[in-house]
Amino acid sequence: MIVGEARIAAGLRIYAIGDVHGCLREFDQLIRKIDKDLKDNPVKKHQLVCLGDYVDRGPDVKDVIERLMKLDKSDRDTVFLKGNHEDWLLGFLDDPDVMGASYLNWGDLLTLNSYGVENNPGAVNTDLAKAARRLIPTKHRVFLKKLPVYHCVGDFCFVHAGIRPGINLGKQLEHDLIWIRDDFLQHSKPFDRVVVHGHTPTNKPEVHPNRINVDTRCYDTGILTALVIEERDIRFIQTEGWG
Ligand SMILES: [Mn+2]
Repeated sequence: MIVGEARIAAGLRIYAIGDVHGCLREFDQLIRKIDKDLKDNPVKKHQLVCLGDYVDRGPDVKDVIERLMKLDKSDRDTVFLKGNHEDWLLGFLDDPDVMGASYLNWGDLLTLNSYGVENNPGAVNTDLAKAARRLIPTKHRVFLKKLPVYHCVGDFCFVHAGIRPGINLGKQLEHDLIWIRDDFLQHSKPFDRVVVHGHTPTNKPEVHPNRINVDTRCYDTGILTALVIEERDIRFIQTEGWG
């Protein structure tokens, strides 16, 4: 299936949001823009799909998770997928010795800081993980742990990183769905469904025949992107950014 031919049922609109990475202001701004879009162009049903990576890199991780949980409990139809950074954080909390070095290099401690974990000079990974386990509410951990790794609607499949070519969706490894890069990105033939993903930052949303990438590096640019799908049509809504 390719972009232009892939479709979802009439009367439904999907907003698929890229990597948020702790950028609460941009997330709220994008939701406001989506609500304005719904007011200006009413539609029978809509669904918000967030493509994962809510934590790390940006400043307001705790508040972003609170926001997602609130949306999850609201009347809105929402789907929150798991990203590799959620996987990393959960792995770090479970086993700081195994995950610690790589997680703390990439997470920049911002996630832990947003929960009140302090950067004590000399603190080792196990100390940080112990403090994090105490300060990160259990309901946040449970919420992150339970996130699904893919979601399909019509001819589209939503997933954080991508899919491994040649393998049925039901047989994909979770690790591939949230971590894969080159083997997926360099595959130019059509998949069963058009894949909508984040994970690999790009300056502008990328539309390829077989996949659409909406990770516009929000933590670096302030530009958070939502892909809007309605029947066969696609368009984008973005925050203004800091440039
Ligand atoms: Mn990411």
